[in-house]
Amino acid sequence: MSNPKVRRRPELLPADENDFAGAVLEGLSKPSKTLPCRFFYDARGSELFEEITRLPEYYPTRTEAAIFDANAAEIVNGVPDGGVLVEFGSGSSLKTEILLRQLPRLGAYVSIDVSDSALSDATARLAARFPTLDVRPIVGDFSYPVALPPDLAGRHKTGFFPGSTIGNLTPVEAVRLLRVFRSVMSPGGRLIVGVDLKKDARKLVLAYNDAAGVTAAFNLNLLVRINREFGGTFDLDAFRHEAIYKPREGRIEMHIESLQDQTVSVSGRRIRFRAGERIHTENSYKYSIAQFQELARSADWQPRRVWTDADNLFSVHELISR
Ligand code: AVJ
Repeated sequence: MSNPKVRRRPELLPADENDFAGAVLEGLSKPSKTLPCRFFYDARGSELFEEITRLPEYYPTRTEAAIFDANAAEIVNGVPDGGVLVEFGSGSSLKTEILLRQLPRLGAYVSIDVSDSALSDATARLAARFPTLDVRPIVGDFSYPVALPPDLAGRHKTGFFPGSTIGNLTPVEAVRLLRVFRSVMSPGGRLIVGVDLKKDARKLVLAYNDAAGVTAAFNLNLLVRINREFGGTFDLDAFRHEAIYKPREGRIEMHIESLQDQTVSVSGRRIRFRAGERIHTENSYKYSIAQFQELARSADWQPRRVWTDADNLFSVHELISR
């Protein structure tokens, strides 16, 4: 039963199934085949991602949470009483609780996510844990400028974008998104962003190709979705998951590789695959602290404090709107 508090902004939502159908046929008809990573997150995909965050090889989620645990008081001390915390892609809002516990006099928490069900569940949980907190969930796509509730206009705003989701975007797209956030936060906003750091390539590849094969299942789940939703004839055993690190671009690339010459039917369209041919599904860019600060400046944000873990695996950045 969806939560009546959740405000829907259908005009801000990416088209639904048609969007997926269109992206699948368009992506698989390209010379270099692609499938957008935003379609990973159906119910099974979201479950698999939660499982990934608990894997020994996948360090980002627990490392970022530890950085928040260790520095929460400092991170929140820029939030004035009555201020507003705005989270982009809030999902479960689990990490957010670490900050909310330090913000007893927060004016409001605006959670933005495309998933109605994730927002409803999180809103109900937060209402129980923080009975006095004014939670304002908005169903919408944060890559568009989301209009905040008018009664919060003029309040000081702190944006929150954890998880290194910014890594899924190319640097040019990341600058565009940071500009969108700036327009939502201004005047004079502040932004807290989680950014995965560059490191030894072996550690990176293992984080995206774990021994238990959970990330492989997460990636190949895209083919399961296509079979279920568009009558696809993908034989999962004839494809395999792959994660490679491209040092020059500074990114992990995930691909699905065809193990043989084969033809697959999708929505009645025949798609040919050569043995060794790949479908690109996700980029995860990694930055040095200086590189990310440079990127933030080019989006007219002023880098301020940075928090990292002792092993410099992950970073949390504070950006101030000029
Ligand atoms: C949720 C996008 C941050 O890129 O590290 C995890 C998704 N992909 N394992 C990431 C993901 C493969 C994750 N983000």
